[in-house]
Amino acid sequence: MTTIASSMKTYGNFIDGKWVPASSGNTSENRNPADNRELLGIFQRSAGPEVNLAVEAADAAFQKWSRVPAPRRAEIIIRTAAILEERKDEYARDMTREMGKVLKETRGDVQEAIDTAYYFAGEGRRMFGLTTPSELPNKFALCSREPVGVCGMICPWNFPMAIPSWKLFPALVAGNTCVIKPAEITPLSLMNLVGAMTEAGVPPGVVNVVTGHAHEVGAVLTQHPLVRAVSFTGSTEVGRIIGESCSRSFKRCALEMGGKNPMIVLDDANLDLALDGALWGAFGTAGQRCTATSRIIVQKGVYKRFTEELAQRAQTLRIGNGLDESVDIGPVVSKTQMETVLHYVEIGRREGARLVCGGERFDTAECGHGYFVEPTVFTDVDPKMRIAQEEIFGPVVALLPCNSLEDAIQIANGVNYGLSSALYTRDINRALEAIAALDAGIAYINAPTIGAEVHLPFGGVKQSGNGHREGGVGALDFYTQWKTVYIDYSDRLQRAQIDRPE
Ligand code: UN1
Repeated sequence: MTTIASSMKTYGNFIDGKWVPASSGNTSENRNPADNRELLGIFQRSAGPEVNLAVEAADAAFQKWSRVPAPRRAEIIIRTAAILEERKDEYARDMTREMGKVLKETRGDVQEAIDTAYYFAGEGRRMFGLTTPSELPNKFALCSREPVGVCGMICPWNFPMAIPSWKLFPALVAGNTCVIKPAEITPLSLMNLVGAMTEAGVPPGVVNVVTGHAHEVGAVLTQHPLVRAVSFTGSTEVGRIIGESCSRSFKRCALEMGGKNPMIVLDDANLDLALDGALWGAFGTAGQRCTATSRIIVQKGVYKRFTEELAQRAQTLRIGNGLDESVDIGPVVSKTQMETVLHYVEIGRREGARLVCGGERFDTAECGHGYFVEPTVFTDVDPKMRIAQEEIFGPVVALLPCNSLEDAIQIANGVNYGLSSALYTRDINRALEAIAALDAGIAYINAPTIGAEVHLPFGGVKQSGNGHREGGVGALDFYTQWKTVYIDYSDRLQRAQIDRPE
């Protein structure tokens, strides 16, 4: 697949295997958040007409793709994984330039797509249904998984290859076709992924990419009558709109939304380990993960020491362009994101939390053209403050003191979100107690709130999700529907519930 339509840097939509411009002629620039003078490419700012074309292409391709045996579909996915492995470094560099996170993390992002590809390719030879006895003699009962149809996918910018892969690979191995929209600020990484899939043999129309803005592309996609399922990752605010829109036409809809993830540190914890975890959980990806550690609830006996050491270590993190291997924190993804984060710092200050480090834009000569924010630690945060309740999605962490595990759990659960959670302790009894008590889809013991592996269910409770899971078999549940089959070989009418043979 030639990834570029006309000039070196203009990308079309990818529809039915062809490059298609937006009929409006509108485009958007993709710029490097570490240095906004660098232009990575021009992408289409599409709208209804392109979404319709893409959905029609996916609908037409479904007839054939859904009938390709699953193990054959899986072979294409395995070839995709091999291509991604070969190009891991190149795609990681593109991703760092596109969204800012440091190279070791963008390599991890590509690796996550590779892991997802291998995992779901394995499903090509599993995709287990079930058989069960019938209540009647000479009758056989089973159910098998069937594809759902055309799936619409709306992706975020923080994991611009991994998260699309969580959606595309399970959908494809199950026989669905897709229309996928990247975040408007990170389309290149998705183009790289879909380019690899096309080279690996995914037929035209099976995966279609439409770039553009959420309200112009996403809205049409979720309302289109031929789209049977929608998978969305993004904010709770947008998730609510999508959920409402899908329910009107009875589309199945998976929402993976925000978080305000707590890490609890008890007095008996290995403090060094907890500090390492806090730095990685709060400041990895410059805090832009839905699973980022954004509240640290520390028991009183170690609170002071933990606070001092965290602030001190946070200040030693190197901020800069993620392409430099010695850098720990890259820029946040955009100017708007930087402004939001700095606005929350201001809110925290006004609410009376104590700022112990960071809190400013980092704009040295080298970083002045990018959107860098210093790693920021607030202490003495009250659980009711906005910085302890609302998702910030930046390198800002709130420290809250607590008296006991019970107290900590109450604080941890006292938010609208419930995605990830973590506890540091050496006491197995208290760890198990916390696992059961934490209102979250994911719980880590002696590890930070980030680090999900692709073969386990990923998703949250409360306003973090609507009950579906990505990763593991949960994803297959979303992208398949059951066909229940009864085979009666008795040669007579047998009535369930009525005929009750001995
Ligand atoms: C996210 O938090 O936005 O668990 C996704 C992790 C990654 C995925 C995170 N594997 O850290």
